[in-house]
Amino acid sequence: MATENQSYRITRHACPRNCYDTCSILAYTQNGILHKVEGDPSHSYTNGKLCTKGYSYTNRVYHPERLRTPMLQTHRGSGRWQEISWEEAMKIIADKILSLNHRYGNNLALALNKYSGNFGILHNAAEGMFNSLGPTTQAIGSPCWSAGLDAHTYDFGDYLTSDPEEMVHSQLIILWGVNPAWTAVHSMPFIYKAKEQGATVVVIDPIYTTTARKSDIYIQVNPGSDIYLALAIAKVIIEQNWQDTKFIKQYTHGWEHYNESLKNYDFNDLLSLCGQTIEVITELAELMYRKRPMMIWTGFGLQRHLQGGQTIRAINALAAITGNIGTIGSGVQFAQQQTWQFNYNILMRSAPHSFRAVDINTFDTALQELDNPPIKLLWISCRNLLTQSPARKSLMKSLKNLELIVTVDQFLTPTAQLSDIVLPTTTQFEEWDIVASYWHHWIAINEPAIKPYYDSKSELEIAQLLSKTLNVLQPGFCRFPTDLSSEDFIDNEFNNELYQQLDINNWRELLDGPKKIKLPTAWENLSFKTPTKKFEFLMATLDKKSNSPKYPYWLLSPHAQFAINSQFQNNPWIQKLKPEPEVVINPITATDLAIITGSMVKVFNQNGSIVAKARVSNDVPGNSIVFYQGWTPKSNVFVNDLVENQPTDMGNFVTGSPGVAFYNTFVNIQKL
Ligand SMILES: Nc1nc2c(c(=O)[nH]1)N[C@H]1C(S)=C(S)[C@@H](COP(=O)(O)OP(=O)(O)OC[C@H]3O[C@@H](n4cnc5c(=O)[nH]c(N)nc54)[C@H](O)[C@@H]3O)O[C@H]1N2
Ligand SMILES: Nc1nc2c(c(=O)[nH]1)N[C@H]1C(S)=C(S)[C@@H](COP(=O)(O)OP(=O)(O)OC[C@H]3O[C@@H](n4cnc5c(=O)[nH]c(N)nc54)[C@H](O)[C@@H]3O)O[C@H]1N2
Ligand code: SF4
Ligand SMILES: [Mo]
Repeated sequence: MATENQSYRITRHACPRNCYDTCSILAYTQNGILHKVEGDPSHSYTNGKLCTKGYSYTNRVYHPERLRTPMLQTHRGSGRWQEISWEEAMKIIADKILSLNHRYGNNLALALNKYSGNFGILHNAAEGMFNSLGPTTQAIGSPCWSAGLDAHTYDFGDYLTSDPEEMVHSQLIILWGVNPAWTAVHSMPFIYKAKEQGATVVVIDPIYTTTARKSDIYIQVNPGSDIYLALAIAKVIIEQNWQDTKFIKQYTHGWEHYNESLKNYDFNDLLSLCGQTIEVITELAELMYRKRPMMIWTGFGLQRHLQGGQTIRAINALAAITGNIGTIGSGVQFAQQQTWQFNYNILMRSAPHSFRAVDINTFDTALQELDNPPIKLLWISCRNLLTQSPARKSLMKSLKNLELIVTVDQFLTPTAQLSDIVLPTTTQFEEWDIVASYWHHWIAINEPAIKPYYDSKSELEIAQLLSKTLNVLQPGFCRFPTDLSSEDFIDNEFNNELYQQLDINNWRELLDGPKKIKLPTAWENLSFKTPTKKFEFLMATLDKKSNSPKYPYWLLSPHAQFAINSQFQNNPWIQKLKPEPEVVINPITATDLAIITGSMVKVFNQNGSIVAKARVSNDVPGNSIVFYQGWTPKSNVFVNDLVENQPTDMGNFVTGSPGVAFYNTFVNIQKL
């Protein structure tokens, strides 16, 4: 509940960004102005601290460029914006929706593209409003985690995480293609604690990351080759008879086949593919044998490759053959949605997929190819389509076919700049919401600390307003409830099981502090949800063909330190920390091309080119070029101009479409 502290009013919040940490935040307001935010000390994962981005929230809320009122652009892309009222905006949008409905006889010409700007439960109002119109077109799938979710589902029957705080009990922690020192900062203290208690920390990454700097052993793997590394380790474990035979016999399925198929791989081939020596592989295998329990955290970065799913399965197998599953401090951690046990009534779904589903990652093609009817109106929310999507150029082109683009955001992003109407929306300090994490097991609340900024409205209010406007023009057109408050909507999201697991009777108790869902260590009972009820080994034979790229360097574009995807880099405090985008290259590449730190360079491939300043660093391997993804305002440098949409091997099963092999991108570089 809001409390008084000296002269401040203190309210509770949850950071709703697409971030592992989903921190619990305390906000301090005075006379209706947000003065300060801090991490909630009662949340054992947040532990009273925020990240740099989190501390910059006060500046984000009052950012001078924050959208204040709805705006209409006279000619798309012209930059000639005119402020309009909500009534005018809604009238334009509703008129277009109705005229498209009359033209085509249905609402399939309306498309929703929404993703991860805000993961709060009430932010599903956009989907709810669309579903309330009957069948429409909606983007499904995910650029984050699809391949890994499928890999876990095939192996275990579901994707679960142990409470990340349990990492303190590990004796061996392998951080495999994950960079928590940047992307999940609040996990690091548990890793440090485990180290104090004798754990060995191994980081496997092509880049010598900040996380790698904190490790005991760093393995610089070739990009996209982790599957070979995992197979090589398995070969040594089995050759040395270090496997946990009892575990394999009792709890796994497909061992013989797996063991047999390992024999198809020549050990030396595997070594050269992943760029490691026999000593390194043996050391890792021996560590896995001797240091128990072992916890492997496979990151999202790891599976943004063509064989991303199979790679995760090959790594999961290492946990299975060493019997490192189900006990505290062991397991393979990826992500979970066990804590997302809401009713999802807000989605207003009459049946699953009661809409025309298009893959969020091939949205450009959908815009070009869908017919009967084609997409004519695009509603974008929580999504910076034009900085974050692969095949960016093709997407820009496809937008031309649209008659109306509406973007709901807080800022005039590159996506908003190519829209006809922008609608300003509230932040987590101006609205009610409930937020769960895909990593830890806490649930937290957002309550209004301050009034909505100028004319901005919450996602829910916008959905309700559009629904009302449509129904005035054509009664009964939209069944999205317009008479319920945000609090009513939250009421409708909770159920008895969720209350029981949170040990509360009413969601309002979250106003007294966040709550952790009590969940056992992942797979504690060793009864898996696969058809055989056992851990199922990867059965498929690998496609051993390596792709022969036309350009000499891998382009890795992982997640930046001071950003969440395209968010935060426009914040004045963050801009000071990272004023411009940069291309990071290895000293040998630099010397060969006479590039020094600060040189302007062009990075290019068959898809396009970008120009930015170079930074020379030993952290990057000689075969790769690194450009941290995101959006640096005013720079006009978009790494996704170089990235095409190549699907990962898995992803369909859980999210409905494959992931994106963002990092299977090859480029060349030249000094300008
Ligand atoms: N090259 C390359 N590209 C990548 C990746 C990569 O590794 N490399 N990673 C991919 C991954 S994993 C992801 S998740 C995607 C992320 O891509 P997006 O889902 O587009 O994520 P964000 O950039 O975090 O946020 C999108 C927008 O949401 C807005 N927003 C914030 N809060 C709200 C709100 O409450 N309401 C509304 N309506 N809008 C809000 C923000 O201002 C921002 O403009 O990018 C992908 N793109
Ligand atoms: N600061 C910050 N935090 C974030 C985000 C952000 O943008 N910034 N984004 C959030 C979102 S949407 C997501 S999806 C997560 C992503 O967070 P992570 O799961 O940490 O994923 P990435 O940062 O994409 O990649 C992690 C590491 O994988 C490495 N990698 C790339 N290719 C390979 C490979 O072939 N093998 C191996 N072993 N490693 C490889 C990269 O070099 C990188 O260091 O973070 C979330 N948290
Ligand atoms: S961005 Fe991530 S680490 Fe930072 S405050 Fe938000 S949830 Fe916490
Ligand atoms: Mo993501």
